[in-house]
Amino acid sequence: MKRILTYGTFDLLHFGHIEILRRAKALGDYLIVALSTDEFNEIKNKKAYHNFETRKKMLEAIRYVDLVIPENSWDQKRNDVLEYKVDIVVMGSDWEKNEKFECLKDICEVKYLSRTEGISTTKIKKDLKLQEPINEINQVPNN
Ligand code: C2G
Repeated sequence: MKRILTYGTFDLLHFGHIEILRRAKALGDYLIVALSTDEFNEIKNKKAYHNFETRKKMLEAIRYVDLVIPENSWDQKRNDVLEYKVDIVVMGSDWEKNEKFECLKDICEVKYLSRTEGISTTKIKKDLKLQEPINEINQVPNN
């Protein structure tokens, strides 16, 4: 049973996210997604449109995803790999050779998959010309 782990914010879920999840799952049997919490997104300087609970539920609805865990900090990865007995950590190529992942190579494989061109959360926001944040609708309550 080959166990795969990937990390991300996965905001405004789009085809690029689906593609990396599909391809990551194809490398093994069980895919764990460590999803950035709202607090960690602040550290990453990312303002997600959907809150953690909503982003988590959207990921859990994807056939390729077997488990969603919270990503609270940059330095939890080593523990995640050991705790969940991960064989391969998979990230998009924008993370290629990043020390945050390269440093895991002594305890698991690390694979970078090419990003899906032409789509990103930032591009969606720009294309929709979202100048002002609008009231969050259909949000899962934080409690
Ligand atoms: N991605 C992709 N193609 C795109 C957009 C994103 O393959 N067109 C991939 C990214 O490379 C990443 C994953 O989808 O592997 C999630 O993207 P983000 O939510 O933007 O992730 P990021 O903010 O880079 O968070 O500790 C690591 C961070 O949590 C990664």
